[in-house]
Amino acid sequence: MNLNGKTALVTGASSGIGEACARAFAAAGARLVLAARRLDRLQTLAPELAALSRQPVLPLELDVRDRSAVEQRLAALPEGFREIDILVNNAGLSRGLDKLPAGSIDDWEEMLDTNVKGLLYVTRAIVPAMIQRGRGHIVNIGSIAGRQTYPNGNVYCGSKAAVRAISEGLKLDLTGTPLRVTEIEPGLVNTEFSAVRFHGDQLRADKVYEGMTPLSGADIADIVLFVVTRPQHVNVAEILVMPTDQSSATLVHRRPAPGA
Ligand code: NDP
Ligand code: 8X3
Repeated sequence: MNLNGKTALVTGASSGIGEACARAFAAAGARLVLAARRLDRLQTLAPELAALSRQPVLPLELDVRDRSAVEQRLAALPEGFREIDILVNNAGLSRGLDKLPAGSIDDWEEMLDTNVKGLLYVTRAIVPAMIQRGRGHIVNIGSIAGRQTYPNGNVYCGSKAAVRAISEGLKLDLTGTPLRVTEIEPGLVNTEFSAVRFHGDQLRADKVYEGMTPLSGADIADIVLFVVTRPQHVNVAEILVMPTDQSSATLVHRRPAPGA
């Protein structure tokens, strides 16, 4: 699976699924724009990926919630990085796991601003030029949470249901163009996601994956690489993928700890 000659922009490339997608794309020979807020991480990753891909890699400090920064930075990409062939809208987060009447409005705003509005800002900034060039693939990282609402997931699930609807809507509106749109909907993936959800409580985060084998970022990156390397006439619209130990958003098989 080869991405030689292609340029990919990955949002949220500083950890987890986004970082894994960047690695997989680099191994396939893509030129990369790595976007996230933690520039230090991107600057550490960039030379490693450039060595792997033998292509230039651009670390781009970007908060997808900042509409004018998204517009300005993506309009001002340097020569050699302007023609984005693959956009992976991955930047996203959950905050809290509370009953809706007790939820934190700050947490809600952060999720909706990042997962929904941020994805829209980046899409709006990149897709028109893809249409003009007559080529492009948009991969949105949704979630099982966008299909199956789970207790206390309320606003996070709503944000991912929006990603699902927006992905469908984008494909409808691109009918007649050669552009492709894919939504990937993972179940439990062991990344920094749960630590972020629980505001840094690592012990609580670790319990999410206790006694079961979760997916890794690399598992999702494999799938993303697969969809973007299908022949041009093949558009994989969506993929729901869970660990074998998970059968729905709320049904997870956990083994007791040895000696317990
Ligand atoms: P991580 O927390 O490991 O990664 C999240 C990434 O998003 C980081 O690189 C972070 O970078 C970036 N990010 C967050 N907010 C912003 C922002 N405002 N602007 C730019 N980048 C931002 O979690 P995952 O890798 O698991 O999450 C990636 C995506 O996968 C998310 O959309 C998540 O909802 C989705 N997902 C995760 C699942 C899981 O179980 N882990 C399952 C299903 C979907 P930085 O902080 O440097 O800005
Ligand atoms: C992340 C997976 O089940 O924690 O989207 O919502 S879940």
